[in-house]
Amino acid sequence: MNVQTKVTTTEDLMANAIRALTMDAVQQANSGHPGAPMGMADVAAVLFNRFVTLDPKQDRWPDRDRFVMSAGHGSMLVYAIHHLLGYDDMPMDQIRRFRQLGARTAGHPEYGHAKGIEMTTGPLGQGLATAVGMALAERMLNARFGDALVDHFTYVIAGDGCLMEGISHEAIDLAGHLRLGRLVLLWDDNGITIDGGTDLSTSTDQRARFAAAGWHVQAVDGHDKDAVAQAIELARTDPRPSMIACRTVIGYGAPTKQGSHDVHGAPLGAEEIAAARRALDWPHPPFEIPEPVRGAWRAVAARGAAARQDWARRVAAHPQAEAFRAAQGPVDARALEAAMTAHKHRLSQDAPRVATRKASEMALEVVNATLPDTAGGSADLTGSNNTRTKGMRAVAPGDYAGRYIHYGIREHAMAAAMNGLALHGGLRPYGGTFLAFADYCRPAMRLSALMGVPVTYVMTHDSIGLGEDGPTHQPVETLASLRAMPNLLVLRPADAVETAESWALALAQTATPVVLCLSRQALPTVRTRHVEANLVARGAYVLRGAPHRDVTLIATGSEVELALAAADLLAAEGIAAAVVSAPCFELFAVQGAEHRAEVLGDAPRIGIEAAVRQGWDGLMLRPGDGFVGMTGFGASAPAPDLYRHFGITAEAVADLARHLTRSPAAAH
Ligand SMILES: Cc1ncc(C[n+]2csc(CCOP(=O)(O)OP(=O)(O)O)c2C)c(N)n1
Ligand SMILES: [Mg+2]
Repeated sequence: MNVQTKVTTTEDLMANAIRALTMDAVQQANSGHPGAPMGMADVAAVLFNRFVTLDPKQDRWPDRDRFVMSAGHGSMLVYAIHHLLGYDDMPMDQIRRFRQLGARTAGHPEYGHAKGIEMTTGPLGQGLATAVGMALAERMLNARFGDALVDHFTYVIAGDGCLMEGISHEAIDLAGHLRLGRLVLLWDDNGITIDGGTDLSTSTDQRARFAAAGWHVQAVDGHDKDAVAQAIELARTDPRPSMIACRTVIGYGAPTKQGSHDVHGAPLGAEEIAAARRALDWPHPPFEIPEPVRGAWRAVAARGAAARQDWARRVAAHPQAEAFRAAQGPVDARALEAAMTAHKHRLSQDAPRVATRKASEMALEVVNATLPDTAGGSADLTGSNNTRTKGMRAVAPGDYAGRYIHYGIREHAMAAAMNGLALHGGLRPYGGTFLAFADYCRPAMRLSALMGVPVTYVMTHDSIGLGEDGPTHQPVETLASLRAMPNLLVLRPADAVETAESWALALAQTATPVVLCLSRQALPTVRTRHVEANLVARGAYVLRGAPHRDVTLIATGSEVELALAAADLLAAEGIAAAVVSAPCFELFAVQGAEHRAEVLGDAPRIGIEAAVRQGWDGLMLRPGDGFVGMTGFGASAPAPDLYRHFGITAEAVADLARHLTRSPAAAH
């Protein structure tokens, strides 16, 4: 393909600045992806020059437009724009050090590494789905605070890969249904992915697909700036979410490589870059931006700064200013703690026998009455996850005043959208599904953890204890797999009190997501003596002590009841068993050695959990210690039959305890 690019306007120069920085940074790093940034440079120049409102000096300004580069491999587009806009943490040195250790310019955009990066992208499709959550948050906050305080757009650049990923279906469907008209998706329709042409692997009519989901759809030449501008203008006014198919040439400007998959993810090479400089009429040396071009980009920042100042004046005079500001910060921990302590006190007295999913609903009644900013939801399991408390209004198409979201049977998009709600700010999202379907959420949960976004995952039906629905629904390896994820708290409370503590802990997080693993089956209250302290926060604690321990039984969730029963059996024979409740391995692991030693003791130990043993060794158990749990998939039957069938019983625990306390091997 031979494209001699025409450079006639300042906007053309603004686009070519993105291309030049991209070529040079990728070349210098000797790795990276020049294709997408060079192909979308014109669209991005138009988008920022004429539409995006943000202020690099106040990067967290709540009413800024959100921009998400869902095609995260095109990270140089983001870094180039941030450099040109004048973000103070994105000097040219950062561009020169693209992809190097310690640089903010990581291979893919990383949330928290540099100002203005709204989220971590790279796993294709996540950006698009997370942006749906951001756009939803914008409408929900707009419904509460009005146009004067909340009135912005969410723009997404997505590639062929993002649209091929399954999550795109869920996200597009949800956004179309909810009529998120402030969402504008710019599809880098370049017909190329890594392996070659998109015709290798897809025949989907994307425009028809979006239209079928209720989107406003347009198609433009992505190198015709006025056409792009006109399309964005229309997209902004249409009440539906908008998709603009921007027909582009990948690597636009690289004379011999553009239009080919060769330009997707490899440096262009010195010769091609020199030729591209000629083709683009960009005579400037590497990493040099002429002042007029820089000035044009700075004007975008100045426009944004002025808009922010207008906004600040509106806030100052606004009757809801205080509530708006409060919503932007962490939750009111003191109010929550007071309400939760009272709730815990009642529970210890009443000692209800309820499933922890029910206990979670009881705690949520307190949470939602205390904190105005929670946004609940479920992936079509509201009545099972018990996520909707009394009087909680649902969000509906065109009506965003509610605080409950029917995510539909879209676990992956729910998790991503919750990331978006949390990242947007102003809302504390939680959402439910069955624990076995955590795997349907997992890529987005991984981003919650990696970004440090405090989302609460309410995952019920947490073991074979769910019974008759059988092994498809019974998690056995899920706890272990979630515990393996860094910066994720996996909480498996034993009763209503621990569930209340788990909620308090979850909502106190500012940079860590939480998974609540909750039972379907009823469980007794094991914490009948009220203590103010949040014991779940210690990770594990001695629930029932023994003066001289012969054995320590360590259990989580529903199996704590079993451990207590086993301790009773053993006590009758004169074997002293301490019982440890261990609702959170991650928190236990970071306690001081003293607490851990005190909790675990020196006696032989038995771990009890209706799941696989993986993850118990090292932290909880030593070689020679015992475990009562699952070794394979479950089965379909009433829960009590399953516990007997799989040998997870008080008798089995007691047998193992007898064996360990008598066996000479138990020389701990
Ligand atoms: C979930 C996921 N799968 C695979 C990849 C690896 N990958 C990165 S870019 C890419 C191709 C994307 O094609 P497209 O979105 O069309 O980008 P373009 O080549 O046009 O820049 C793939 C497969 C990824 N980043 N994320
Ligand atoms: Mg492509």
